Amino acid sequence: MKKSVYSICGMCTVRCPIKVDVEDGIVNWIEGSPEDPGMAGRLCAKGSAGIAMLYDYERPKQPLIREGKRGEGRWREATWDEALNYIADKLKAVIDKHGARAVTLSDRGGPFRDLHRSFLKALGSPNYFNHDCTCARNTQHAALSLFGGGRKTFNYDYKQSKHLVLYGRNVLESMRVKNANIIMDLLERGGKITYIDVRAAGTAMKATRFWMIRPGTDYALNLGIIHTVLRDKLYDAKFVDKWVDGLKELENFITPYTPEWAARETGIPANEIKEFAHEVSEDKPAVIFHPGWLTARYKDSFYASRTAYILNALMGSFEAPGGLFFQKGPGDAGAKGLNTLMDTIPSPEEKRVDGLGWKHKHFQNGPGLLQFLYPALLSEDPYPVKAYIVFRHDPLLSLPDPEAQKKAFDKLDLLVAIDANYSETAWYADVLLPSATYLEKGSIVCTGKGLKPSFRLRDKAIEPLTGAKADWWIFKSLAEKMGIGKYFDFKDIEDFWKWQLKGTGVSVADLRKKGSVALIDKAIWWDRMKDLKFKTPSGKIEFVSSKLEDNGFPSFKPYEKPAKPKKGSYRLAYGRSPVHTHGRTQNNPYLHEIMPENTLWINADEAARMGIKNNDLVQVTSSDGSHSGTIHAYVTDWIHSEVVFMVHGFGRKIPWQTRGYNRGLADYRFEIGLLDDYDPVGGGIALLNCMVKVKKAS
Ligand SMILES: Nc1nc2c(c(=O)[nH]1)N[C@H]1C(S)=C(S)[C@@H](COP(=O)(O)OP(=O)(O)OC[C@H]3O[C@@H](n4cnc5c(=O)[nH]c(N)nc54)[C@H](O)[C@@H]3O)O[C@H]1N2
Ligand SMILES: Nc1nc2c(c(=O)[nH]1)N[C@H]1C(S)=C(S)[C@@H](COP(=O)(O)OP(=O)(O)OC[C@H]3O[C@@H](n4cnc5c(=O)[nH]c(N)nc54)[C@H](O)[C@@H]3O)O[C@H]1N2
Ligand code: SF4
Ligand SMILES: [Mo]
Repeated sequence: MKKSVYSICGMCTVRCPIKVDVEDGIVNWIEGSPEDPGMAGRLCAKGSAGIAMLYDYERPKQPLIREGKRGEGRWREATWDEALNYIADKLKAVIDKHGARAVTLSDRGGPFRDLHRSFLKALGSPNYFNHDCTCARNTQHAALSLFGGGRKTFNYDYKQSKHLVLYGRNVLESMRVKNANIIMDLLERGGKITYIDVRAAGTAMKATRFWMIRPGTDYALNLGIIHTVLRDKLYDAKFVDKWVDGLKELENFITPYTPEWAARETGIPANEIKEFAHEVSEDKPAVIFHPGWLTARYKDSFYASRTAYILNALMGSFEAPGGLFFQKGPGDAGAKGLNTLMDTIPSPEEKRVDGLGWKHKHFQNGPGLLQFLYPALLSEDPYPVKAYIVFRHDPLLSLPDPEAQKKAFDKLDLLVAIDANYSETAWYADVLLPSATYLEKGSIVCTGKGLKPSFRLRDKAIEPLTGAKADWWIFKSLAEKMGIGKYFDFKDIEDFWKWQLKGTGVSVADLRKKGSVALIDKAIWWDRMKDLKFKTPSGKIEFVSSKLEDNGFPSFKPYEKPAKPKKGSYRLAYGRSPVHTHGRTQNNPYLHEIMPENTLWINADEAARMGIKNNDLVQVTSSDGSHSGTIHAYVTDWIHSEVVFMVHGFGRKIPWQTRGYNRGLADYRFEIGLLDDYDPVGGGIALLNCMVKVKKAS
């Protein structure tokens, strides 16, 4: 029997709409949803390799309970009942002794969080975390300080944009399928891309302008650009008059930061900075300064992202076609939103263990700051945390310094990983619960915000092939064992969907037709001179932020130079490959074949000085000398001399994953001591403050 199922890809966090073809219970084809003009059948390599993940025998099939020491790799298979009872008993013991606040849970963010967050909330713990301290926290806080709303308040109208400015936002490799296509169209219709990176990543090859910037100096570059924009009055005066608070203060602050000064910091010639400022302003307001992520892993990244947003404001690009638009939700379309379980559960009264909301008042509470959990685990200050459930998240791979993390984990009575793979954290856990892959499960209905808000459905294509279970089933079952089953009062995921959709006028059958239902026919644009909704106290874009200043941080921070590496040392930069997702696809049979290991990009002059030729084996050593490994060199003129680069996620250490095992090197293992090195204003971990030594391998 043949069928097609509309669903949502789960090979990365972009969540493209897909159509999955199934014949006699076998998935034999996945394509980008033909119902979505932006996809038109297209998928990326990872999305296509979903089938290879599904049929990979090297993924967890049954719950595992640890037998040996943590991380030793000695496990026994258990039934679900045994594994869930084991977890429930340990959780109860922890809660009896230390209270519910001693239980914590982290995930990888995204729109499918209602059930597991509800589980933690119903237990009575405030200690929910996600991955964002390693991703977009600085950008998030920069947005909050200016607009009163987070970075996802806005999205980008690439379709009509005339000039796209990208700071290490490698859009054509760290890709979203739809956007990559639209951005290629932008170039074809004569639009411009200015790409700024420490190396010529894939996007640089297509860009109309590429600036190879000195690592960690994007903030200086922005100051130089703003200087020209203000001095030559290149900004959108009408928009700024109406919506900006603090232009005068910015003008006073910016005086010393001339393009000539910025040129000395960044290595980008002053005349090019000035030329660029004029060029970009000619296209305003149809311009986008993408605040990015990778300007966001240094100690001043909050201010780098903040000035990128300030440039958008100066260009008047908010709610302008071709600029940044406000993402609209169901309410903006006159529709009712989804029901959420979180709303039915009372909030825990306890303070957060990471100090957010009471000790560190300038950080947003929501997903916490996971790096603060580690010192709390070790010191039991402000209180003990003894159980940690890691759901669809791999902190040992995605936060720095796994060995330091393990020392903190050793204070836990219980570490549970719920994962579709053997993650590095799962391998160190006490119990591994295998999650069904996205092709084998339904997820909760989610809201797609945007110009045309929608509801979207991830539907099951086939039954789980192994003993793995859907996430909703795992949390519902665990909730029942913990005595909080009353909140999880649904039979199965379809039953839950019906409850989520109650009152919205949309049915499960509607969603199944094409995988999504738009809540309005026409794109919603607000009048940019009248109707913008900034949630700041003034209702304006606050260049001068009272929230920052009340917490002792300046609205405009004087520039500080990033450290220069010592001779023979380099800053270690990292990034994505278009064919891998973080560290979780290295063992995928197809993707492994396309890219089995990473290389070390190194500047040609530096390499020549050390006698390193292309493809030679080189030895990379952490700055403290405690970690070292060899990797093939990729020698190129197209990387800055102060930095070396490797694709993130390689050097996997799980012997049961034979393809990915020990192939290439792991960037995060060199990031020793960085667990408590973060941007004090934005909260993001300064992953790029990592120096390594490089020499030719003997
Ligand atoms: N294929 C694929 N796509 C993905 C993902 C994936 O795993 N695989 N992950 C998704 C996720 S979670 C994220 S957050 C995004 C990230 O998306 P991006 O931020 O676009 O991409 P990255 O590949 O992380 O690389 C960032 C670039 O920053 C550069 N860089 C390093 N230091 C500096 C600096 O000081 N200044 C500047 N201007 N550039 C610098 C690096 O050389 C690198 O090329 O990608 C998403 N898309
Ligand atoms: N050194 C260094 N560190 C980094 C980065 C870097 O480039 N370099 N990138 C940073 C960024 S931008 C991010 S976003 C983070 C990403 O942080 P990670 O934690 O690495 O994120 P992912 O790889 O997306 O997913 C985490 C886990 O979810 C599992 N998973 C996938 N599908 C499912 C599912 O359906 N159910 C369940 N239960 N589990 C599933 C995967 O197998 C994986 O183990 O890493 C950050 N850390
Ligand atoms: S970008 Fe690729 S892997 Fe990510 S959701 Fe889309 S198709 Fe899937
Ligand atoms: Mo990310």
